[in-house]
Amino acid sequence: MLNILGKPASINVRKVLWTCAELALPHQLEAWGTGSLSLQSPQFLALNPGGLVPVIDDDGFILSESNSICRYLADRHGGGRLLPPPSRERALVERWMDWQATELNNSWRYAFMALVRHSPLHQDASLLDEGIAAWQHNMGLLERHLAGAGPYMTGATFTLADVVIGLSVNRWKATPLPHAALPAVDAYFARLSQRPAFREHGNNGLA
Ligand SMILES: N[C@@H](CCC(=O)N[C@@H](CS)C(=O)NCC(=O)O)C(=O)O
Repeated sequence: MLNILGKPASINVRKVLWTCAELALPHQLEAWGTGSLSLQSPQFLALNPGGLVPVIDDDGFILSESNSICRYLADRHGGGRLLPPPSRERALVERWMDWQATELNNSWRYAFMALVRHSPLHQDASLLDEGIAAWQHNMGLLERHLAGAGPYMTGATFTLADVVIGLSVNRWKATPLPHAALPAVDAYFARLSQRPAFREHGNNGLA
């Protein structure tokens, strides 16, 4: 049985849960990072020395990093769904997954920590302005991409690029900041929200 270790509220854990739901993949969830299941315990650090979720245990195969886990699950169980076999089409899916994990993730961190987590370490007004501007810049790139493409990130087919970008758009919309008008992003978000798995793990009230 596939075992997913991680808090169900974590955006990176939700990528894995959404992927499992799209693939109708049986799994169980151990809510590491909540209650007594500490990410700093020796038991957890033996699985991921970085002390971060998600981690999976797939019949003894241990893997961390949410995007790597999603790729692994789609390759093993998707039969071409969510992630094409090696090809230019796949390269474009992975391009957006990498952009999400590097450029987009880095741009939202300060504003998210300040405005949603209310972190005392993230309350510098000018750094917050810079953070919001960086996040808005990347959302503008996404808007221009979706306005010229679609209906999904890499064209006609829903893929893992939509799982990782969809959760990112959800975070953007759920964070209380002045939102620029992004009609193509809004239409994309509404399209994704028609999927039961996104309503359960993405557009579910959590940022
Ligand atoms: N690059 C990692 C990042 C994982 C990550 O940042 N996980 C967060 C939750 S979203 C975490 O475990 N934070 C530690 C904590 O909550 O104590 C991935 O994509 O899996």
